[in-house]
Amino acid sequence: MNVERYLMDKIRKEKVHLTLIDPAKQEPLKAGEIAEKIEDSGSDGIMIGGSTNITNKIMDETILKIKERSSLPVMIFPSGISSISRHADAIFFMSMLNSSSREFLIDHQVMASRAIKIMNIEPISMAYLVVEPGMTVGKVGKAILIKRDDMDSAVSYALAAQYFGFHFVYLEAGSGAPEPVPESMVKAVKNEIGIPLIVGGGIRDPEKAMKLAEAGADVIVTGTLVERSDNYDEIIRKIVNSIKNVKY
Ligand code: 1GP
Repeated sequence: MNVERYLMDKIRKEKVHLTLIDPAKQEPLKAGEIAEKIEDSGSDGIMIGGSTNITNKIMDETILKIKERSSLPVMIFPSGISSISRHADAIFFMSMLNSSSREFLIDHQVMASRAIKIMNIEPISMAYLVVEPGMTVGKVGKAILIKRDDMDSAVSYALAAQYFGFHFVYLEAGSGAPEPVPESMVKAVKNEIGIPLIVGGGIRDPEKAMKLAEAGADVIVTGTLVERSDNYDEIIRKIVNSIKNVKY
């Protein structure tokens, strides 16, 4: 499967929902169960990754269990070279454009590129922008956080990403953020760019997801809620339904 084509075909028709599974947060068996349930709830794909305690072994084992229970594409959401697994369908080949450290801008990517080629994992180019509060990923990635009211910076970074040739822009508030990226920022960025916009961090209910989709998010990512709620499959079903009804 060509995952980027799968995503683009969907994005042309409707809003897309991706579920982030952090392999460090549960046993592989449980991750498999989550994958099956969220597929049933209508989620369109699985991102796998986390900011801390990620090893190649835990990635491999988790992806294999996910693959046993779900046919959704599995995309690595990497934090470094230890996130790489030959069992994934694709990897978001991303640069945190507002990192103050070249490590997250280019060094990890240089270290990983040949392994990705040898393992035949599809790279999907993505610019990653971390907005306040940024949470763990903001700290680990040494981000110069985009302020929540700084539309100018958000738009300028996103346009720079497009001009560099990145295929996707991700506006990230940080996993577990109390509030997602402001709708006004999503709108401002979407108005100026011509590449798909992914929004994640702090999205936990259908109303918020719908508002962000209406503001212009092409892809909505939710992660933490599968860890925090027993009825996550119902919540994800509602989120998926709320964004799929949003028309362009
Ligand atoms: C992580 O933005 C995603 O990149 C998910 O965030 O865990 O808050 O849903 P949550």
